[in-house]
Amino acid sequence: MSDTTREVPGLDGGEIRDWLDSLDAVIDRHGLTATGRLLQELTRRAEHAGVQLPFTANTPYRNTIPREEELAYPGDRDLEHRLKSLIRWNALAMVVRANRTEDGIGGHISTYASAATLYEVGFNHFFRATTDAQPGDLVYFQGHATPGIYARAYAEGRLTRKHLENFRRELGQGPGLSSYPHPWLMPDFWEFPTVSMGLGPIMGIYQARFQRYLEDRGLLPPSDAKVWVFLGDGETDEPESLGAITLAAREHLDNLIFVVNCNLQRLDGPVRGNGQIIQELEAVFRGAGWNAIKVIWGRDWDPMLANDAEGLLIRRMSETVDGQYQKYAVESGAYMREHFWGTHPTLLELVTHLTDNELKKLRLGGHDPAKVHAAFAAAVAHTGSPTVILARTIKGYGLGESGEGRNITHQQKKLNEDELRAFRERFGIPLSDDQLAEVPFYLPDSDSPEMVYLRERRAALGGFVPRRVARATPLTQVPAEPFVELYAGTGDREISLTMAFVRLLSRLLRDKDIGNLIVPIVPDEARTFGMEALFRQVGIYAHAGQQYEPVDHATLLSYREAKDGQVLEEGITEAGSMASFIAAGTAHATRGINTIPFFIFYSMFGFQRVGDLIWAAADSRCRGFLLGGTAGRTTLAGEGLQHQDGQSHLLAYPVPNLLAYDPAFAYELAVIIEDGIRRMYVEGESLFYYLTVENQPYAMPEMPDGARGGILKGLYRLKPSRATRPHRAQLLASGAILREALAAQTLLERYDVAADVWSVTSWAQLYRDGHACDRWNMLHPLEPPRQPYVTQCLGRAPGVVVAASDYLKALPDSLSQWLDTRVVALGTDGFGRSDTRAALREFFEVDARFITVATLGALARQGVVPPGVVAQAIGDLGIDPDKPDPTVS
Ligand SMILES: Cc1ncc(C[n+]2csc(CCOP(=O)(O)OP(=O)(O)O)c2C)c(N)n1
Ligand SMILES: [Mg+2]
Repeated sequence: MSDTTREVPGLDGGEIRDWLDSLDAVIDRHGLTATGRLLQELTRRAEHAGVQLPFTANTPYRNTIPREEELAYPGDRDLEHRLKSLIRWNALAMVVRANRTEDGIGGHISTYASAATLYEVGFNHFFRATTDAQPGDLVYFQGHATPGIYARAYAEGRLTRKHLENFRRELGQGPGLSSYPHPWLMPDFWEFPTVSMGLGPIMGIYQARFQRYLEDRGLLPPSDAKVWVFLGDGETDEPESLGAITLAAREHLDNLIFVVNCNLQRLDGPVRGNGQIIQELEAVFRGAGWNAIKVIWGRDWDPMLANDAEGLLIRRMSETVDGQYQKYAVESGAYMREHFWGTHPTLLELVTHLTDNELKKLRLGGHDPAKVHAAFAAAVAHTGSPTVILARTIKGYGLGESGEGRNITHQQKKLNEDELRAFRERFGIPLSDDQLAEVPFYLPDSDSPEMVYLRERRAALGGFVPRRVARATPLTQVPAEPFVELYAGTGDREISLTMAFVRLLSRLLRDKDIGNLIVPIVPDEARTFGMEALFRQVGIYAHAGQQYEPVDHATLLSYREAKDGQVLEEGITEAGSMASFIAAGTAHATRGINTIPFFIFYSMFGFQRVGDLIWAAADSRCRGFLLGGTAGRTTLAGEGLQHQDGQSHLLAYPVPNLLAYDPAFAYELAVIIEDGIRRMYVEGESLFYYLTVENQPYAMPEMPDGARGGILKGLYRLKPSRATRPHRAQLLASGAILREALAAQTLLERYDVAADVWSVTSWAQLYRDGHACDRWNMLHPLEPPRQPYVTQCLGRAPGVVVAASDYLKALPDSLSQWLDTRVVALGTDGFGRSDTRAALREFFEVDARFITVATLGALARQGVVPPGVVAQAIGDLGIDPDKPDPTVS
C-alpha cells in the first residue's frame, strides 16, 4: 500500500518506492507492533549518525488502538444500549421538565448527550466502588454531565422520581438535586466538586499522587484503584487543567486516567474552529510524557480505513479542521459525500456502497462502546505513566436538528414535541405520542433483563458510584502533650509565631497516636518558614526515594527525600499544593483515613491566588489547616506590594465552613489548633481553618487563666488597665499589631487615658456570631434576645473603642453595629511598600502612636477630651498630619 505521490528532494522515485515496498512487506509479515519497533531502531541509528529528524508529538488523525488489537466486547451490547438509551431519555426529561415547571431554571442536555457512551462503558465495566475489601476508583465527573449521572442513579434505584422532579430545586418540598456535583449539598452522593472548570483535572492529578503517598507511607494497602477524571475539551483551556500534567508523568501516575470528551465545542462555538483540538491535546499530553489514546472513529469507519490503500482518507481527516467537522455533523449525508469524500475520486470510491443516510450515521469513536471499551481497557492495563483518552463525540448527540452539533446546543434546555418524538424514535423509548407530551421519566420493570443486568454489573464492580461515605473512625482524643510548650510561653526569648507553629508541627509529627496522620504541605517555601528541620526529621515524600547524594548531605538539616517521606514539598504551585490539601483533607471520606493536612504558604498567594480551589475545598467538606505565613501587610518587612498581605482575612470571610483566625501569641495558636483537631477529627465537623502566622519575633507570654473560651470565640481581654485615669478606652487588636496596642496602652496613660487591651483572634468569628444573634432575635421576637459575644465583652466596657489590625479596616468596622459606640478602625488598606516594620506601620497608621492618636481623637469627638490634646499628641509623637493617605498612594 505504498503512497508514491510525494516527492523527496535528493531521492529518485524508484528508490523511494523500494523503501516503501520493504516497509509494506515488514508490516505484512510481522505486524504493526513489530514494525513500530523496527522504525524506532532505525530512528535511533539515524540520530546516532547525526540525521536531524523533524520533531512530531502527533500521530495521524485516527484511533490509537488498531482494530486488530481491540478485544472482544465483554458485555451484552444490546442490553447496554437499551440501558444507555433510557438513561439518556431520563436525563433529557429531567432538564426539559425542570424548565417547563420553572422557566429559566437551567440545566444541560448536550454535554451528557455527547458523553453517555463514555460514562456507560465506565459504569458497566470499569468504575469499581469502594468496599471493605477494596479501595475503589475515584471518579471525577464532568460537572455539566450531572443530569446523566442522576438518571443512572435513578435507574439504579438510588434516587427516586421525586428527586428527579426536583432537579435544580433544592429548597422546595421533598428531596432535591443540586445542579452540579456538590458534596456539601449531597454529602451521601457526590465526592468531588468539578463544575468550576479546570479544578477537576488538577484535583484529580494530585488525588492520584496522594493515593501513592498513602500507599508508600503504609497508610493504605497498595491497590490498582484508579482515579478517573472526565473533562470537556473546552475545559482544557483553563490553566489548571493542563498546568499539572507534567507532575503526573514525572511521578509515573499510572493510576490516573483522563477522559477528555472531545465534542469539539464549548459554550459559544467550536473549541478550535481552525485547528484540531484532539491533535493539539495529543501533542501536549504526549510531550508531557502521558500515554495518549485517541478514540476518533467508530467501527463504521473501519472498512473505509482498511481500504484506504493510498492513505488518502487519513490525509483528508488530518487536514479537516474542527469547525468544518462540526459543519459535517449538522449537514446531510449528501453534503458530506460532496464536500468531504468528494475531494478525490478514490476517496469517493470508498463510500459508494453507503447511502446518504448511512453516511450521515457513520458513528464517531466516542459513541462506539467497542472503541471506548478498548481504550478504557488499554488505559487500565497501561503501566508507567498516566493515560489520557481523547474521545471524539458530537455535542448534543441524538438531539437531531434541534441541537446536535449546533453552536447553541450547550444552552439547549427545551424540546418541542417533534423533537421529543425524534429522540424517542432514535433511542427506542417505549412511550406513546400521548405520553410524550408530559415528558415522563421512563424505567422498565425492575425484573426486566436490562435492569437486572444493570444491577449485576454494579454488584460485580462492588456497588454504586458515585457515593460518598464518611468512612473514617473518629479519633478518640487530641493528644495534649504537643501543645504544652506553647501554653507555657517562651519567657524573655523572642520567637515568631511561625516558629511557634513549626515547633508545634514538629511535636505533632512525633506524636505516637496522630503523628503519622499529619501531612505537612509546602510550596517551595519551607526555608522561608524555618521548616527545613522537617526535611531531616520526617523526610520529603518522593516515590522514587533519593537517587542522588544531596549537596548538604553532611549537614544536620540536609535535604532528605524518601519513599516514606511525610512532607509534601510541592514546588512552586499553590494550586497544586491546594489540590494536595484537598486530597489529604478529604481522605477521611474517600479512604477512611484521618489525614490532617497543614498547608503553609505565603499568605498573599493563598486566597487571591487559589481562592476557587479553597471554595472547592469547602464544598468537598475538606478538613485541615491552611496557614498563611509571612502574613500581615506591615509585619512582612521589605517585600513590598505584591507580597504584603492585608486582605486574606477579608477574602476568607465568604467561605462558610472556614474558621479564620489571626492569632498573636503561641498559646492562642495552640488553643485554636488543638480545638480544631478536636472539632474536625474527634467530633467530625465539616470545617477547616485558616490561620495567619507572622515572622516578627517577640516574647511569647504564658497563657492567662480563662482565656481559652475567648480565644476560640475571637476576643478576650488580655490586659486590663492597671492605672486610674479620668478617661477610658478599649483597644482591640489582632496578630502582630496586638503589641502595638499594648504599647499604646502605656502611651495613653500620659494623656490621662486608662485603656484595656483586648486580643482579637478572629474578626470573622465575631462577625458571624453577631449576625447569628441578630437573625435569631429577628425570628424569635417573643424570646429574650440573645446578645452577640462582642456585645457581651464590650457592651458595658467604658470609653471609646479603637481597633487595629494588619488587615483591611473593613474587619473591625463591621463590629460597630453591635456596640453603642462606633468602633474606630485602623488597618492597612492600600498597596504595600518595601521598608522596615516600623516604617510600614507608620505609613499605614497602625503603630502605637496612631492607636494613641485615634483613641484621643475618638474621645475628643465625644467631647471628653479637648481637641488641643489630640493636636498635642500628634506633635509629641512626631506624626506628620499632612502625610500621604496610604489607602490611595
Ligand atoms: C471556571 C469556569 N468558567 C466558565 C464556566 C461556564 N461554562 C460551563 S460549561 C462551559 C463550556 C464547556 O465546554 P466543554 O468543556 O467543551 O464541555 P462540553 O459541555 O462541551 O462537554 C462553560 C464556559 C464554568 N463552569 N467554569
Ligand atoms: Mg466540548
